[in-house]
Amino acid sequence: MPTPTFIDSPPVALTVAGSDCSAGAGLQADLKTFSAFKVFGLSALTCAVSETPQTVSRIEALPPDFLADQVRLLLSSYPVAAIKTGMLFSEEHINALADTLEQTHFSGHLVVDPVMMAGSGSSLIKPDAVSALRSRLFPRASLVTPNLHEASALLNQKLDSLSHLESAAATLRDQFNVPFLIKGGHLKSNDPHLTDVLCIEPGKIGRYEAPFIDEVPTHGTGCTYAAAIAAALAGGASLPDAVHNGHRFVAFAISHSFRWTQPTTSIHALNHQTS
Ligand code: PXL
Repeated sequence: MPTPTFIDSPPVALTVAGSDCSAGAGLQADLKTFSAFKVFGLSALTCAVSETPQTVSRIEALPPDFLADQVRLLLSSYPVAAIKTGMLFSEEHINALADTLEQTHFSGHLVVDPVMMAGSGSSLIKPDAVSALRSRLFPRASLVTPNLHEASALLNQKLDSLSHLESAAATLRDQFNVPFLIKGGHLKSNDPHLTDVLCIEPGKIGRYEAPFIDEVPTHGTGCTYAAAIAAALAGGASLPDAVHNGHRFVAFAISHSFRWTQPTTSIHALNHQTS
């Protein structure tokens, strides 16, 4: 009878997110990304979403106290080094998570992706939940990762140039006193590059550039990016290094994406396999 071999235990990260049954975004994208970073991924489910990259057909939320139960059980059983949040859906779910993090004295990294909309345009959060994100989660985040539309909603301001993104990152950082990464993928410009902006310290902006690739899938890029950053942080990287690694991972996943053509549609998926 062979004896089991215990290899070195990997770092552990937890995603608190919704399930995307098409598996390009949400909890499934997070777990695939954690694995690519050799991090053991745990998951606490907020909602099940029946969707593809093209459409959201239905959302079923789990009870907020059941979310709290999953998070409490996992945090008391595993050495969770980083938590990544995605689709949190309602004020009640956000409060349940924030209460649990306080009660369990969670002191690891917290990467908050303030998911508001699916790439297909459907809302993934109740309108009144945004103020709970601001008051309960942002202040204790290691990093908040809005895209252009989410940053614009948070500031109630139109953002349509790189300099707007940079001042938005600085303003949000100062408002919540935590680092903000604003992703520039939705910025319409003639520049052949996409630029993300990171503000960790007042007045200091880091820029992360990648070539713009036309006709690529964007479904799941935000989830994958934040999950990659959380995985790198769980593995011990500094925040600038974690963002650098996350940025490279997403750029690779986009440039090596897949496409299946059906009679009526074409489905895209990111490649999380290698980096
Ligand atoms: O990409 C944002 C996102 C987050 N979480 C879930 C999703 C999506 C997009 O579709 O389905 C569950």
